[in-house]
Amino acid sequence: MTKRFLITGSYGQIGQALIPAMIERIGKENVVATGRKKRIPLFKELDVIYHRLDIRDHYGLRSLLVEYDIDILIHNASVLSATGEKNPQLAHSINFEGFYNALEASRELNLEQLFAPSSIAAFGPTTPLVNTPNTTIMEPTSIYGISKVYTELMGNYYNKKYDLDFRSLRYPGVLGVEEPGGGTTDYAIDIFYEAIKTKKYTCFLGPDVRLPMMLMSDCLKSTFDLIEAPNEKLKHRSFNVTAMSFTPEELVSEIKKYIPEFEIAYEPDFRDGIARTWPQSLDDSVAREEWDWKPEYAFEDMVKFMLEGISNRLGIPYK
Ligand code: AKB
Repeated sequence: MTKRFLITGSYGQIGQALIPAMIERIGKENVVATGRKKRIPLFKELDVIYHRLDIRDHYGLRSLLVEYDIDILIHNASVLSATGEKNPQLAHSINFEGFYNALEASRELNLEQLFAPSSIAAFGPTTPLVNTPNTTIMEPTSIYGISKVYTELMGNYYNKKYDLDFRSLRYPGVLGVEEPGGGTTDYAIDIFYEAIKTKKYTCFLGPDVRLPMMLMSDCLKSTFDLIEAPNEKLKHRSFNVTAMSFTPEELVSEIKKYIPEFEIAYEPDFRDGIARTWPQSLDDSVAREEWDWKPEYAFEDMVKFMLEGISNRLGIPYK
């Protein structure tokens, strides 16, 4: 039987790709998109059920879950790393209170599953930053990272205490044509837009900052694969997932293979400081073992895919 899903934060970077992919998989009658803003044009086009919902509104969330007889809640609403550092109070309220509401509503209504993403931001400067294991030191220094550790620990607690089927992925930087907002890994998308539009980009990270990344299609694949994995196979609740790691400098030299005149300048800001506390690469063997995780796109193919996708979206050829 097809499950019914409610998604919070659905107009965000991932939501904009997730909602159409879910409609294709399970039909629009089984997808309820929610967000704090008015319905965006994409959701109008998709004719998907959409409700305005502030995730801090416990009653509002609970009512929608009951009204649509939801089986699985995908809780994507979150203030990301860069916005969080500009407004830690907002990040605290959305990320902590919001996640607590999602947890409590899932417990009270006995939902079949709660999926809530974590992030590489859950790690910090005391973590082994190369090939970071699934289980290791987690002492993040950003408010966003701290909220993701809270998400993981509380999800685990509700799993043990109330048997709530909580699942989480530590997303690396996610790369797609959808424009991101408020993250530290956003440079790796902005750079493609600027390379195609103006052939110039000023990077807010230094040239040597290596971060784990994946293409949006792999992000969605990992999300669906984990949500659909048999519960009895899972020994963990939160999983590292990755597809590649690269630095801005390496990305520039790959883009230059297609756009040789592309020029880069570096003006590292506070986001460089955040990124340097995050893993450079992840060990995702636990996800591979427990639910057969395997990414499809590696670095060179990702660059080609991004150039083609963004050039189509902008209507500007890149060659
Ligand atoms: C961010 O940069 O804040 C996010 C993330 C890595 O979770 N993309």
